[in-house]
Amino acid sequence: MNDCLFCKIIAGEIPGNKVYENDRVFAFRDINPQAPTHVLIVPKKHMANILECDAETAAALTDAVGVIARQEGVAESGFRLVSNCGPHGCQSVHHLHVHLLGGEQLTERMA
Ligand code: DGP
Repeated sequence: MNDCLFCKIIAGEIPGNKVYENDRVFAFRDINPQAPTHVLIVPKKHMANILECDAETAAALTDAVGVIARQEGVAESGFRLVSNCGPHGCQSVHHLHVHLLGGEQLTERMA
């Protein structure tokens, strides 16, 4: 998609701090990290949010979560996954992404 920030990062048109890539998924560090490990995991195919996600993409994202969690050293200690959707979900970039947060004891909260 022409005007999508994350599509540009995936294409290498905007620098992103890549941590993982395969044929379906791209992952990079959040520009404004909320935890010592804060990785954004996105499908290469543009889709606005989780409501547009097909089963194959969902499986690819889930596989990537495991790979990245182990790679980042948080698989044992634990981590949080968040995917904001729409205005009430405070989604600010309209390309589906999953936040993977960890590397410290996260606080208890609604989600
Ligand atoms: P959300 O609010 O759930 O839509 O999360 C969007 C995230 O994207 C937010 O945590 C900050 C991150 N972000 C925004 N612009 C950039 C960028 O140019 N580079 C990187 N690496 N992350 C970005």
